[in-house]
Amino acid sequence: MKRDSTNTTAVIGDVHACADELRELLDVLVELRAVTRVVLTGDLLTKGPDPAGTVGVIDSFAEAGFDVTSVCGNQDLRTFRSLERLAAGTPLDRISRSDRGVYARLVEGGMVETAWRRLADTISRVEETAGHATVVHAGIRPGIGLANTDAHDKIHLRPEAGGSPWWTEYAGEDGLIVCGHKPVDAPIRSVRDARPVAVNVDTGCVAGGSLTAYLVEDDEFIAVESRQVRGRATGGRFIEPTSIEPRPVRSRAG
Ligand SMILES: [Mn+2]
Repeated sequence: MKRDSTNTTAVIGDVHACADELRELLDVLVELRAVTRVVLTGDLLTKGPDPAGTVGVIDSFAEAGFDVTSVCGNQDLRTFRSLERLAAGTPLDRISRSDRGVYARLVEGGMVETAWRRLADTISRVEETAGHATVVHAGIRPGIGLANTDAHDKIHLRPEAGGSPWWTEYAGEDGLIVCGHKPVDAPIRSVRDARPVAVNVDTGCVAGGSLTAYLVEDDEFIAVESRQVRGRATGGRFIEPTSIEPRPVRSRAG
């Protein structure tokens, strides 16, 4: 099928240092859909096996002419601050165990400077446009909308105890919003009046799920299997999201 040349934007869920899966997914996106613009949902370098490789993959795709950026995840913010503190002379044992591990692997891979630049760019982007969608790491507060949700919430938001995720209450007033941050078994696609209004594309790659891309213009999902669990086959495949209809419970103030 001939594809419109504008159908080229993908949003990829939380990478968490799964460099091999990111490389494979980017290759698949280029091959299957000629993607040229990629927005990552953030949380790039923590938890997973290969933070140095991850910044390397992102930079090599950027250098090859792809428009690759990431919005700021809560863990990107923390890791960047740790790198800043280390550069300012803070001893390693004063840094969180998680960021010590990231730092050690970056040093080993000779990627500290590259990671610093990538994270500096990432933390400057609380939200990012991807085609007709807006990408944030964690979500928005549906009751007050995108513009009034503060940056801290866009980066850190979690449901209150016993509460529902933000997308169950969002009716699409601010257009299509795509997030990561909360791992789900299958991507969430929330539909209102027959059009998608919210997507969560974080399918928990680092925990053995998959790394998923949402093709914004095509409204499709492509995933590669995690290599964090042995025995999984690799290779990109189209997958079906969990489709829901939001039930807004709060009306907008003013
Ligand atoms: Mn997160």
